[in-house]
Amino acid sequence: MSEARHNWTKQEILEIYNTPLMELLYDAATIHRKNHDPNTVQVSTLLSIKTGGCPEDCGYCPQAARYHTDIKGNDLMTVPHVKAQALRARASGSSRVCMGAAWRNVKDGPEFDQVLEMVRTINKLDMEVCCTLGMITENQAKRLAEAGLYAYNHNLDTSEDYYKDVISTRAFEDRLNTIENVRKTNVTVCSGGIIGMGEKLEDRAGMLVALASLSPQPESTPINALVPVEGTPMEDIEPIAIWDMLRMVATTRIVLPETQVRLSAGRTEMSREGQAMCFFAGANSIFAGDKLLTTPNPNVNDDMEMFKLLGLNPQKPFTKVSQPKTVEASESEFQTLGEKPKWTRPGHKIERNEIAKQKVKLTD
Ligand code: SAM
Ligand code: DTB
Ligand code: SF4
Repeated sequence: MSEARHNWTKQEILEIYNTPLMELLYDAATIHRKNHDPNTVQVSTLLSIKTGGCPEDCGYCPQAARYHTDIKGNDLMTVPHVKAQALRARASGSSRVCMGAAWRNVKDGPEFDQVLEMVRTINKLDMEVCCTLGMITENQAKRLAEAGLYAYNHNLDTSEDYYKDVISTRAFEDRLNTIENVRKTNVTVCSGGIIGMGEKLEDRAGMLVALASLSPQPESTPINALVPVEGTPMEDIEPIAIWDMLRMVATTRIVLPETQVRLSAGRTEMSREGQAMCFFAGANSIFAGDKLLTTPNPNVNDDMEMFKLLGLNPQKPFTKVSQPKTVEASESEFQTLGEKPKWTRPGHKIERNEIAKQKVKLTD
């Protein structure tokens, strides 16, 4: 029986977050050891299968078409390219490949069929496959499940209150709907968020209230520190202190005891000592590889050296949930529905995002 609690209040979570640090670390580490092997850390490799040109206005994101960032966009990757990258990731110790696409939502058609083929291909390499493709319908979730998808990543990103200050092109409710669609299948849920976007501590707690209330709670939760990218509305935000990351990881571990907590964006700013404290406080997963989606990440050899130093072992694939079976496209029981789902367009304006949209960089 799961011991996870789903009725945490914001106040209770804030009290945990603000506990004197030594006590917070001890409490989180105790819960961590009850539920996980403290010397095992899961390693995921990110692959940006479709970069840039996204129609959304997420204030943190370098891939939103409306901002003026320096990223190099590309079309959807081919299946052989993805396979080659997955093999490289497996050889360097990753058990999971997470494929990200800069899409608002998935559209039925040849591109989605190509993604399904990527999922089949990676599952057959005996690796966990995760996708993060934006909003998906129930039918699309079922088709991904049938292809052998292990996890779907869809972050709540922040509290419901602060969401309106970060994104205006979709609503918090839309995120919950997609997570619900994934839950109708055997695909595991990966959902977390970003800290350091100018939110209050109440918002960090509010996001954890929402994640903890999901039943079951997400199987994995990425905690990202904002990577401020030039040209985005959040380019000038100061990086958070390690203490914020540490408190957030420890609090996440306490309210999501069984979840895999992933140290995600922002690790290039963290020392080994800082990361070691996060592992002690309950982080048990990382994104490995030189690049996240578009921004830098620590070198995989340096990460493996850190693992050795700390006595950590990369987790084997399918330790938590068994390997899904892949159904070939020709034997699929699902049809392309070509649905046009009505996702929300809240239509409010966020001044910071509007300003970033207007700011075209002067080139010489
Ligand atoms: N388009 C899909 C979506 O939004 O769900 C999938 C890709 S999107 C880039 C995946 C996640 O990356 C976001 O939900 C956000 O948590 C994270 N992310 C994007 N830009 C970031 C940044 N500058 N710093 C930290 N995390 C970021
Ligand atoms: C998640 O929570 N973080 C990852 C993954 N899920 C898709 C993405 C981080 C992206 C950081 C900015 C970039 O590299 O573009
Ligand atoms: Fe698009 Fe996802 Fe970036 Fe938002 S976070 S702009 S939806 S790629």
